[in-house]
Amino acid sequence: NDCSFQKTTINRSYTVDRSPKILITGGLGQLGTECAKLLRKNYGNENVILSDIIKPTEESLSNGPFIFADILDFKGLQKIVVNYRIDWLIHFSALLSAVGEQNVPLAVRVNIEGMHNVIELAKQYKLRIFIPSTIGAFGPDSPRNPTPNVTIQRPRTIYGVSKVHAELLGEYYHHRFGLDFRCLRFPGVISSDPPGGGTTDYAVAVFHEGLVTKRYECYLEPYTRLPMMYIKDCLSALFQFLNIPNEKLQRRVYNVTAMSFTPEELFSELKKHVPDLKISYKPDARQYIAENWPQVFDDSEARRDWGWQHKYNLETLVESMVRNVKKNMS
Ligand code: AKB
Repeated sequence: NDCSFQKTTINRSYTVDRSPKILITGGLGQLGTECAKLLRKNYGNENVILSDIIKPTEESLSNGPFIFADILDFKGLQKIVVNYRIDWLIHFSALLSAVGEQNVPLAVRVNIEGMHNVIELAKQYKLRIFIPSTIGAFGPDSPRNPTPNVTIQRPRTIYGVSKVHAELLGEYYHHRFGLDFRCLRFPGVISSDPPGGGTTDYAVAVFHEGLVTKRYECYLEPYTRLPMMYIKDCLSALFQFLNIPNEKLQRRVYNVTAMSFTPEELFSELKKHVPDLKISYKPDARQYIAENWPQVFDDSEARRDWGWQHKYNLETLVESMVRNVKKNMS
């Protein structure tokens, strides 16, 4: 039958009478440790395996397994999936937008070759696989306010190009091989764990630097509006999305967001807690990246199809960040 390749069958190998076994790659980045905490609370400590190629802190070792995993080593990944009987793979390893521009060949290896490895692995072992995408998957030709789920995507960073590639390859593997691929496009994520090498990092750095030195030099112009969300919302979107039955998903890739703000708006909210905070502006190459990204993200499809709802707005996000960063400082 010529058309048999078009058939979609969703893999159900993990139809579980037990908790899924989950592997998180790039687990020591901005989202990994907190994501592991949330999943361990729901599925048990031993069922969530955090992995990375960098040395773990005491905290990352504290409540469950941590192992070395290099996403460029396919055989090594196979071993892990077999030995730990992995069902779900959460693939966080990636070079972010700003740092990717500083080392394009490395970004190609990590973001594209690494993703080829994990997607092939997921196909071979019938894993559910989650790969985050980003507002960075859009570019100057995309509508910026609002940016819908399906529109022109012509990003101008290697990070964005690699994420569009991941979205398309994931969708293709889903339709062609029945791979249970899931992808959320996240906005800038604000967390007390620092990110590294992103364009939206200012919105995290200002809390850490601002609360300690009462000064912050911002590398974006004061009027640069970008979509954002608090880490708690980001992880609850991820958790909810991972658990949606396949029948409810109208697509494999969804925009999610909570709010949009400019540096000026964030700083004036933060000044309510730190009145003597001094801000200066010195835009650099990251301004160009931000100017080509969405300003307002349309996530109405996620809200409609699987009930996505955010909890934190600008005011409650700032309140919670100030509290957490102060707690970590003392
Ligand atoms: C970045 O700034 O590169 C990331 C992102 C929005 O994907 N935080």
